[in-house]
Amino acid sequence: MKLIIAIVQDEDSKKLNETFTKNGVRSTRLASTGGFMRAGNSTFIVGTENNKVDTVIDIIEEVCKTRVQSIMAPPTYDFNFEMNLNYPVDVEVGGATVFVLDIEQFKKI
Ligand code: 2BA
Repeated sequence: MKLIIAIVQDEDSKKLNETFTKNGVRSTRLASTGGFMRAGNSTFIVGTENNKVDTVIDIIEEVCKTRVQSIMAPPTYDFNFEMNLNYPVDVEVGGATVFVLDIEQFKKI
């Protein structure tokens, strides 16, 4: 068995949850926060048989979109030590960050 951890944007999480359910994929959704942007995202945990990993990844790939988001860069100082105020920087986020791990034991007690 494998454990799939998928970090996705909040905008895609409802549809991903529905698509997993429709396709018989069992999942747990956790509210999470990205370390870089410090914005909310969603982390899905999926325990599944080895032969279903590709199907799960295909679903994630189909549902989760790449988006450009603007963040405020920290203030910088130029050569003359004049301060520049915060300015927006575009960052490409997603579709999804996916980890696939081996499961040593799986038990429902
Ligand atoms: P965040 O950490 O908030 O990162 C959001 C986006 O900011 C990233 O999109 C990436 O485009 C950019 N970014 C992140 N760290 C950066 C850095 N040090 N310098 C420049 N740009 C940076 P994604 O790569 O699609 O990541 C989306 C979210 O997935 C991340 O949100 C984080 O929550 C998670 N994630 C990504 N890589 C991870 C990893 N290796 N381990 C754990 N979580 C990860």
